[in-house]
Amino acid sequence: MKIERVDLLQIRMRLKAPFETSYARLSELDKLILKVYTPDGIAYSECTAGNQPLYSYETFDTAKYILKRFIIPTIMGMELRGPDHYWEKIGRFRGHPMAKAAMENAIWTLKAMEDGIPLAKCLGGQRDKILSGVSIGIQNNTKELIERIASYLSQGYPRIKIKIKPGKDVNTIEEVRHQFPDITLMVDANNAFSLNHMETLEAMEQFHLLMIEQPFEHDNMLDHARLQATLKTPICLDESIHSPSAARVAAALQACRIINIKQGRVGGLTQALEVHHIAQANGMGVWCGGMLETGIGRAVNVAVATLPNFIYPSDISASDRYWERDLIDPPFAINPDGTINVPSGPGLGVKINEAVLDHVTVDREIIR
Ligand code: OSB
Ligand code: MG
Repeated sequence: MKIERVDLLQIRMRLKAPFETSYARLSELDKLILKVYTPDGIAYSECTAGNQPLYSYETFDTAKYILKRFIIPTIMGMELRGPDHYWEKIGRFRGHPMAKAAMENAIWTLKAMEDGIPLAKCLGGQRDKILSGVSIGIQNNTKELIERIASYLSQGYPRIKIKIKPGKDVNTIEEVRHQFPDITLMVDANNAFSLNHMETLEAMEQFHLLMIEQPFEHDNMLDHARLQATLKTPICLDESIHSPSAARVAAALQACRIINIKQGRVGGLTQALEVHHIAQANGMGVWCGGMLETGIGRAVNVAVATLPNFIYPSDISASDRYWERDLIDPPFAINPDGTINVPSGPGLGVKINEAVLDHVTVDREIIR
């Protein structure tokens, strides 16, 4: 595959409803979409970096800079053999996993297109459906949260994740659990707690949560290990697992029992596969996290979640959970059994609607 042109599209999309975590309330998202041209076809990819350096230090514009200044010039016009060759060329650049992943996703997609197979097959995935789940942001009050949960349950979502933060923690979980005694429920703290909150975290044990996601700071592996040693509830790490090496440290310290895999956060699909294998070898199950992707990034997440060690429902919801109008046709939908179908066509297997993409594009740079 020979990359001859890359369009860097900055798009702006409004969520159907604001999404609030312990660190931000998001309503309008800027994203970087890559359109990668080769003589044999075009691949689209979505960068998972956000507007501000909150979830990670990267933003859509730092990613754009790293792509423009370093990654694209290194590989432009080269006869690339595939993802391994890409890493040979750009692996020496430090950091910026989401920027690297954005181009790497396109290269994996081009490889799948060349082979005439779905990306899921190309990655070694085996399923034709993946188990969905929904992540619900912090609401104004518990009544509204309960209404939202009821609505998602009625749509078929088999696992509910709620965001928590200090002050909206045990009481909220207690009310939700009281209302829905039997649902598969988990919480995500996005780094908002510390060892000073041990009592609060221990009080969560009684609600038979599927897991507690990322209670402590992203770089605090040690205290996660201390917490996991005292809790029966599994800890799941998200922000802390920024590389395969971090996954090995987490396993060695027993800092978690479950890993949330986001390919962008770990630097792309090759490294996501590595994290998947490390987790499996250490008896840890995984699931696929989300970054409020459009259909382009969602198609990649769906492909990743077809791998065998994805044993928990993923934060991969239907398009209409996020957007009035997704960038793809048809949008992703949830089946009555709580699953999402894996596209069967070559590459991403979804059709990008150019008119919709054009409509949401606020800035475009063409690199040849
Ligand atoms: O922590 O998993 C997270 C969204 C943006 C940033 C971080 C997170 C999330 C989600 C939403 O929880 C998952 C999704 O539905 O895309
Ligand atoms: Mg998370």
